[in-house]
Amino acid sequence: VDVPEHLGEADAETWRGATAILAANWTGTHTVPSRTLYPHQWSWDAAFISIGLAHVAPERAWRDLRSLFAAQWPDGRVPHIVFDPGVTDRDYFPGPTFWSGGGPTGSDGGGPKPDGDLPTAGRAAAPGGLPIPTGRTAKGDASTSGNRSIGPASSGNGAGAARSGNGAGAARLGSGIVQPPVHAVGAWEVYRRAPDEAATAELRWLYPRLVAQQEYLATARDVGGAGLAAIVHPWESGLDNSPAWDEALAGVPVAVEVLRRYARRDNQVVSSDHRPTDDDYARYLTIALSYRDGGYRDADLAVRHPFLVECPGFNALRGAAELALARIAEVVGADPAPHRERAASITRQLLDRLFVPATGMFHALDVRTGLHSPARCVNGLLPLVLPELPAGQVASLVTALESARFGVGPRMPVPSYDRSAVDFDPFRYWRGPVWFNINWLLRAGLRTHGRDGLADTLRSALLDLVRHSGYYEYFHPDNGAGIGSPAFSWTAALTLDLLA
Ligand code: 2M8
Repeated sequence: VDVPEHLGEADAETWRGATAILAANWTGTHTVPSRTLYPHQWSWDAAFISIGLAHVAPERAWRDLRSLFAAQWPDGRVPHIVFDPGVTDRDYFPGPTFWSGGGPTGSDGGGPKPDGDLPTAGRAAAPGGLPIPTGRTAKGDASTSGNRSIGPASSGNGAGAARSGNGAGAARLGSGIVQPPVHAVGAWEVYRRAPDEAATAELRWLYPRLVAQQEYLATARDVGGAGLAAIVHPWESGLDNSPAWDEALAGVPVAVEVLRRYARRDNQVVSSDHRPTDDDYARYLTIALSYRDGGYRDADLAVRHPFLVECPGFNALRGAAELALARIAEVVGADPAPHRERAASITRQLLDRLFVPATGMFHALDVRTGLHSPARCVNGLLPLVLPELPAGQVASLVTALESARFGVGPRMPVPSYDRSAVDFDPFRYWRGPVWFNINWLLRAGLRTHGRDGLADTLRSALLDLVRHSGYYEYFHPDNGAGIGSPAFSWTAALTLDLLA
């Protein structure tokens, strides 16, 4: 392992530890978030992972992004999970059988049960309802495959997204929902570390695909009609059980029987106190089934889909992606101007629609009711990544970051939820614990706005966490103890970036 010369022995050890985790979680074509809990490829994880791999194995960073985008749909959406055909449905739920339309939505009762004879992802692919990705497929050209594909064939968005193969072997199936689009930021970070010819070729391959991803979000997902993308599932935010979704979720009917028909797996792997509740999980499945059984179409979502929310974090990251695309466009000879304009317009819409002066933060907006979530959650601070955020809003987000609610201190990074809220829960996933990726983004935002002192404090606090506790998935917001997966890829990857 090449360790940067400026690192002392303790930091060198941290560097080697992080590098070893990324190596252990590499499958040969992509990196898994964690071997124990998440055995497939996840969308925004891949972006954060690429930012770390840029320092130790740029070829793996590009390969990871290629693997993900090989599963992009013709309508531009990038699946939030791209399934590994070698992993069974038993190892992660909901897996490919669920997303491709298998399982007991009707009377067939053939879905994943804990002790059934489960199909592998590869076998599930044949009768599945998911479209063949735009990259190379097992059978060849996607457009001639016999799969019952939903929607995308007709949408054939321009951007030339991917008729060609990517050299990554047969394309894998993905889920039908998305995650925050951090990939242009990731690609730019990888490129700028080593801007050679090979990296330029990678950007050329990725650029039209990244554009198609952004176009999908800007059009099909503009359910509210104002230019912000709506998420159709809490999983799309990446902040699964954040209190930001509580009100919108309360309006979703819970089909309790859904949990009797489908068995959770996540809470068998880590303590159920550290994961979403069964009630939440039943609603997650209900919402996913609604979208799936609607053929993953986005037309008329407003009148038929039970969960539609504009998330400030998701949309801020769309804006950041446009700015990264502007830089990438300059390298590949495309016009950067439309990307800058889109970023400016997203910033304006965030201010208009999601900023709540009374709290001085951004809040999620339920498109179905027109109401803001009252919860002060960390996604409400993420618009800090936008360079054009006006000074007044920057100041009020920084005030929130320094307040007792989010309290960046020398010893602790930013928690996922307001510490003073009565339902702040230091263990339960996105309802209190500290997450590395979010803090990495907040630090980047602070630097963007010249708040270097606070950015440095945050960096030190993050590094202290991994030094003391290891490369965990998330951390207890008071004592820093590691929670969830102990060898988590984005924690390791972003540690490398902080140390480099
Ligand atoms: C978590 O989400 C998945 C569903 O996508 C899960 O709970 O099973 C979230 O923390 C998400 O942000 C992350 O991308 C994923 C994999 O690390 O795990």
